[in-house]
Amino acid sequence: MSKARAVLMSEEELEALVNTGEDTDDEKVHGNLFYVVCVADPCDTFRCKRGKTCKLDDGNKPSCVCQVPSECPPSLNELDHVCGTDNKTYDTSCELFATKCNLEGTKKGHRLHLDYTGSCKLIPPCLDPELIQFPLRMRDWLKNVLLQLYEHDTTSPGFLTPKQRLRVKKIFESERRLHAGDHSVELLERDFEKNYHMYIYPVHWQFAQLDQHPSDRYLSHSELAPLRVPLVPMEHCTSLFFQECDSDKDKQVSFKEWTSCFGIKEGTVIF
Ligand SMILES: [Ca+2]
Ligand SMILES: [Ca+2]
Repeated sequence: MSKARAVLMSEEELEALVNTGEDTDDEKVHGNLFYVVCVADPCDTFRCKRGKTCKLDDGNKPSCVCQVPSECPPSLNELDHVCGTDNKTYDTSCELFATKCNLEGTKKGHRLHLDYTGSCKLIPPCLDPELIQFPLRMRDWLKNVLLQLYEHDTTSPGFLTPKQRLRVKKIFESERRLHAGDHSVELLERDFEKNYHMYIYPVHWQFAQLDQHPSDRYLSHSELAPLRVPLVPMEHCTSLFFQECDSDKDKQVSFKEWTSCFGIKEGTVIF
């Protein structure tokens, strides 16, 4: 029953249906007051992208239509709130994507994205020196993410492929020279110069992780979202960094743009 649409009908209604001679294979359960007719709903197995919902047309065929924002399930708590790139707080991401869908074809709709999770807050402007330091800290962070995965992988394998494991092992062994923790900008700068090769793979690896829908060597706004969205409220230079990263302003971050943002020279691609 959970996978089907339950329609409660009174005896008279069911009688009327039967009397019209309509052909029905539906299961009928006889109750005291109601007959319950279970109808397999084609929408149960029909998937729609964010902001859309499945609706049956006159011929009982499922199709995706824009969801009505007010029909989204309400937020359970403040953690469900999201801030849009229009600097407006939406109750849930469902409400944001439904709004975007209803604005389809307009400039406003095209520009509306999920900026970060949580209610909109004042994000201080990113100053030039901060923007310069940002890739430095981000590179270190990407490296640490990969090293943590490596450590998890040694106790319960499956996080990395054998090829990836081998590459990260080398970084892991060299990393021991630079103790984990918060490093000063000067130290990071020196380490980047000295151990440049250790920073290449994490930058390449992160690109490949994000470039999946489709995997075409370009990162769209939504492909960047898993990295950008949780980072924006913590790091106020995130949005500007990724905006600047798209140097030709075609709304996509190419692999070349990505590596140059992180100060990685062009060279062999190692995924
Ligand atoms: Ca892509
Ligand atoms: Ca671009």
